Amino acid sequence: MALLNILHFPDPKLRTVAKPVTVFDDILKQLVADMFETMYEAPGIGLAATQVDRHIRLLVMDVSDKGDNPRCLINPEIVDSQGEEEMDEGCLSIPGFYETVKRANHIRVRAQNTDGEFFEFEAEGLESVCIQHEMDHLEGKLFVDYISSLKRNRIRSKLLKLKKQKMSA
Ligand code: K1U
Ligand code: ZN
Repeated sequence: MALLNILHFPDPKLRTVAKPVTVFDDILKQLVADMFETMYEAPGIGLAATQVDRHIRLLVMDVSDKGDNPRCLINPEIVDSQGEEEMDEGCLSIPGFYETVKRANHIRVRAQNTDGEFFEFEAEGLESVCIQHEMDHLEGKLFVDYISSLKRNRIRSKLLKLKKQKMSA
């Protein structure tokens, strides 16, 4: 297994729209294993392939308290959504910043597993929010797109400054 490099905002690669997964082979399974390792090590509760510069429709997540409920969604689709809720969100691609985002609180999701088999399930609360956050990544969208451009530009400047400091250290 291997730890993968996580792209940071405002890297333009985070704006790439991911392509559907069509081949369910050992290379895909290895990427899924590496993404889980990267997510748990970060630590985070979710990770989209876009964030590790792989532009395919794949996400991993684990919103359990103990980190013992790994879930991998390939070619995920939200087939039904209900209600609204506001929750503070973080992002491994926007480290150190948290913002409140309004999303559907109850969703029904259809996805494929690493063998290409379809499955459906319902999610609510943090799980629902996390799935929507990760699916946004697959569309090249970030939680900062839901806040004012003033706040977004402040976050951009701070992260670029931190990157410069790290490079000259
Ligand atoms: O997509 C990502 O960048 C991962 C992100 C997912 C997420 C968090 C909160 C709301 C919606 C989506 C994170 O995992 S940020 C880190 C985080 O939330 C966390 C880290 C350690 C323990 C518990 C949570
Ligand atoms: Zn994120």
